[in-house]
Amino acid sequence: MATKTTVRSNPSTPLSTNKHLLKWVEKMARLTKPARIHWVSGSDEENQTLLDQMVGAGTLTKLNEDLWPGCYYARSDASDVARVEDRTFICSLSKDNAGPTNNWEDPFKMRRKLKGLFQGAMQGRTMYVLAFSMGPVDSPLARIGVQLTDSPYVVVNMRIMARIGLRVFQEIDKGEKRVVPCMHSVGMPLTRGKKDVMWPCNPEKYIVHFPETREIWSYGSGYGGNALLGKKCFALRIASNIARDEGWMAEHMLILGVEDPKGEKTYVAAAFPSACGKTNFAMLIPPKSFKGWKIWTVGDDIAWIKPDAKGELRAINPESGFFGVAPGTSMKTNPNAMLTLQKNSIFTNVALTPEGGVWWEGMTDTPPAECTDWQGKRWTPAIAAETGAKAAHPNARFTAPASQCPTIDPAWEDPAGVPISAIIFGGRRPTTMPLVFQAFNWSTGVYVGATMGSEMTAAAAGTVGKVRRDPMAMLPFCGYHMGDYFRHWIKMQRHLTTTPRIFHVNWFRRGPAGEFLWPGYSENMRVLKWIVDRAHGRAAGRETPIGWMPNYEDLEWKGLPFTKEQFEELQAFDRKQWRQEVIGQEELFIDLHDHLPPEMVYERELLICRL
Ligand code: TSX
Ligand code: MN
Repeated sequence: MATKTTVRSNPSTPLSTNKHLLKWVEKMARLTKPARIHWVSGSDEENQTLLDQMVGAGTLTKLNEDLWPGCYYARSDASDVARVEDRTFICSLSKDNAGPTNNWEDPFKMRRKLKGLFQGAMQGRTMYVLAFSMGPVDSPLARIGVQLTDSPYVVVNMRIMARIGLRVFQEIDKGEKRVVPCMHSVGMPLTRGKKDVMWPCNPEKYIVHFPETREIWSYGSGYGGNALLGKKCFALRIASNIARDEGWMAEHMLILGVEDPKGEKTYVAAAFPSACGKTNFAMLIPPKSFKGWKIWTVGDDIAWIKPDAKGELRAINPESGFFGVAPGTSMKTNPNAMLTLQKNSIFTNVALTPEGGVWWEGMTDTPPAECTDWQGKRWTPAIAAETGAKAAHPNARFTAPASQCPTIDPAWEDPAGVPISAIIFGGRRPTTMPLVFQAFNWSTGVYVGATMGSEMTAAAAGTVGKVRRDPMAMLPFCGYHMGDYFRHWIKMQRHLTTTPRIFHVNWFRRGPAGEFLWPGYSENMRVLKWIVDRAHGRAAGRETPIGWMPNYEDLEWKGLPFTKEQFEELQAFDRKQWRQEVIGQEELFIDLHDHLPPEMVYERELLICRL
């Protein structure tokens, strides 16, 4: 029987009895001076009230209910469109612990600075008390945070991206799990009747992590990774510290399951730098010729991986939604993402069509005749041709519930996680890197991950042709010294009875005329099948100086005209290019040298010997 739900008469009534939490909320309210406090229950009614309020205030636009049911549209301030890496700080007690790849500030100095910034920062606004669980609430791998925020936009986005509300407060009240406090303000108090703006934020931004006390303080931004503190700040930067101390791994990885026609399921995790199509790969659709094969999606961004009692790695996706880059996403490049974001989703900085729909570059072959661009200006294909104006910001996003993904894995919320048989690293490499190779063993694989990267394509950076190293895709997300992070990876082997096999892939190798040598997308299934077969020890390969590579016959080619000559060009090992590559790999290691584990030095030496 359906039960009648009632709207709470007073959201300022605390939803927790935890003394520490109540005291902290009180203390932070005294500091930031909000007009009211709202304990977020997470109910549908509450969510709808917040959405309606934001529509009333102009922060959100409701999309056409017939075309985009339950969907909303937001435009950010033009200065608040992406993560701010130069304003991101790791405030460990010792600077040495943050390492040369992170910004560091003395934690005492930073606390003083933050106290000043947050002083009265929430005046005239509501302070939301947002309890969230990263990972299924009943999972031993899940971790809990409470975010205090003056942004209702953050609340409705976090409701999609994480488990929030009453059930998490109940978990907190059990008192068994440590809570990570997350302070967030957009930094625009409404003093003396000041009128609010559509997207409040502050030109001065601080994204601050205290790894020892496991705290996050974020000021000045309302956007994505700066403001949805469960994601990059908690699930990667703080969690990487927790994981290192507790013997598990917090990784910037997608998780997918490969099901073969017999029903055997193999899970892999994969780390790629940005702009490699991670979300597309997580939702891959096998080619038609792969009858009976299926790819299941567990997550598209973050994996928390821990050895189980048997010494096998198990992974959960700590998130419950996708915060994906919209431009380039289409029924051709990623039909599963398009079907996921059809309803109950939030779009930020895309374009708005006259019908009350959304559009972005690459969504359809023909653009709409006219629309409102991400800055609220009229946009037409003619204006775009003339001025180069983009309808959607290149970093425009969709926030969509993972449960709506057609390929969401039946076990995606399994509290025990899914078993990981292979780890895949990759990058955008026009030269040098073959389509696929398998590392010889765990430590060689860690070296492959530690040296991975993408070649720059942005002409503006003036560094086209240079490889930007992004170890394990964690460079902006590791909350401690990168050298110690490599050591932790090496040490993980000791907790394992079976280590997952490690692979490197490159969908982006180019020919002499600059053409892509590999069709990519669905055809990546052929590579994935070899990886799965290798992980089960049943596919052939040959030893090369860089690792095991498939022969032409070792890949399934049914349904794709691809000759042995083409494959050999794609897999070619060029000794000269690889000599250049090892020299490039050394560059990052020089920065990290005083924390670099000896295994990385030995692996490099061995690679040079094999070359
Ligand atoms: O996501 C991509 N993947 C992974 C898919 C599962 N992209 C898009 C990257 C930007 C986010 C790719 N782009 C992939 C790929 O495998 N490969 C390429 C490069 C490419 C682009 C266009 C073609 C081929 C390769 N077109 C034709 O072959 C006609
Ligand atoms: Mn990411």
